[in-house]
Amino acid sequence: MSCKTALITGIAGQDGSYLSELLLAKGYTVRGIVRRASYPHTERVDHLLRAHDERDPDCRFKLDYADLGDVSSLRNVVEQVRPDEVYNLASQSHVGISFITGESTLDFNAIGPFRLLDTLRRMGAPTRYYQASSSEMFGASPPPQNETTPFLPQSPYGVSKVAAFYLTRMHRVAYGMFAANGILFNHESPRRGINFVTRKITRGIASILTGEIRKLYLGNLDAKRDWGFSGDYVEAIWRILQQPEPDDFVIATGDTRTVREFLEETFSLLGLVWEDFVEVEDRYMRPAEVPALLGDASKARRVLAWEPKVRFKELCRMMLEGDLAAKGLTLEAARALGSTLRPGKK
Ligand code: NAP
Ligand code: F7E
Repeated sequence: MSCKTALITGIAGQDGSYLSELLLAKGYTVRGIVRRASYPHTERVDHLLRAHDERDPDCRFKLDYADLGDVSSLRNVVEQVRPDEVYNLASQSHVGISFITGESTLDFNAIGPFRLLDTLRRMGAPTRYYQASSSEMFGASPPPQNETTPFLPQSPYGVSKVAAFYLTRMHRVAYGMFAANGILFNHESPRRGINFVTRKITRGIASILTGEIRKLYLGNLDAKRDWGFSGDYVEAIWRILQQPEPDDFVIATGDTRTVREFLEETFSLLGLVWEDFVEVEDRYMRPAEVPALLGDASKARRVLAWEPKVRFKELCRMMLEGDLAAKGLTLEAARALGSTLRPGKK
């Protein structure tokens, strides 16, 4: 068992919650930062908060307030926690919305990592730093993409992640810090944010079945994504920080599917034809699209001995079952309900 302390930014996000579970199981003390919200949303880690009493001096799971836009708050937490490892997962992570909130996306996603890296450098402790880099950095570069593929970002989000990638590398080269990038391709789960396309679809199907909505409105159905499972990807994230030397790694499944294929797979699990329930709307089209992502993770397989376990069909089923369960439905009950459905107009 480890007796290390990890600090996770974005701990209440999808990956933060799975990474917390992984590190706690390994014996880590886990501290995480959340930013102030008028209505706190820690649902993804509430089970961990309940299991760890923060009044206990040996408590291994605790949250602190800080914001990637506020260097003094980051400094406070880092100086207090003195982490062995920092996982910087916090970001404005929605590509489409980054076209609307470009300035704050750049601030949190690019200057935010700089604020953290700079704080760690000034402290001079041998902390290991992980940066959540993204396949969106490849943008328009044709597939397959690996660590040598040129970055051609297509959105403020993609640009912000390229900046953070190079800032991480720069701290490694210039100051000898252990600073590493994981270039992760899309990864999903039943904990995925509800406005990413996979979760929007599985949650939408559950709402169609219960009669809350009759149609699902989407954007570009031709985009191709390499979709993996967040629970598998956090294992790779941890392994990246356990290497003898800091380095950058692509993490992906090596399988790419269109949004249309995700629709086909999930609707067909209930015996439904997706075309009866989906409409394309211009408002979900992006000013510039990343047409096709397909990761070549052979370096991660070789060096990290990492392999994804969950594949496309299992991921679709897991996500659909999660959203059905939230409505009190099993897959079998949902199939029976689905057979009574008529395609709607609303
Ligand atoms: P997520 O569910 O959107 O979680 C992001 C977390 O960051 C949220 O808890 C969010 O808090 C927090 N955050 C946002 N702005 C912040 C700020 N200014 N200060 C402090 N916290 C802030 O994202 P994810 O899917 O877990 O992804 C984790 C990281 O990997 C992100 O950096 C993402 O860009 C990157 N990434 C994700 C994927 C993917 O497919 N999931 C692929 C490649 C890279 P709020 O709830 O308060 O907004
Ligand atoms: O879109 C298309 C959309 O928003 C996937 C983030 O985790 O992965 C994620 O970014 C595709 C795009 O994910 C809708 O145009 C169609 O082509 O689920 P998404 P993303 O943009 O790939 C990367 C690796 C990250 O780093 C990001 O943080 O689906 N699409 N119709 C739609 N997308 C959304 N959101 N909503 C739609 O209605």
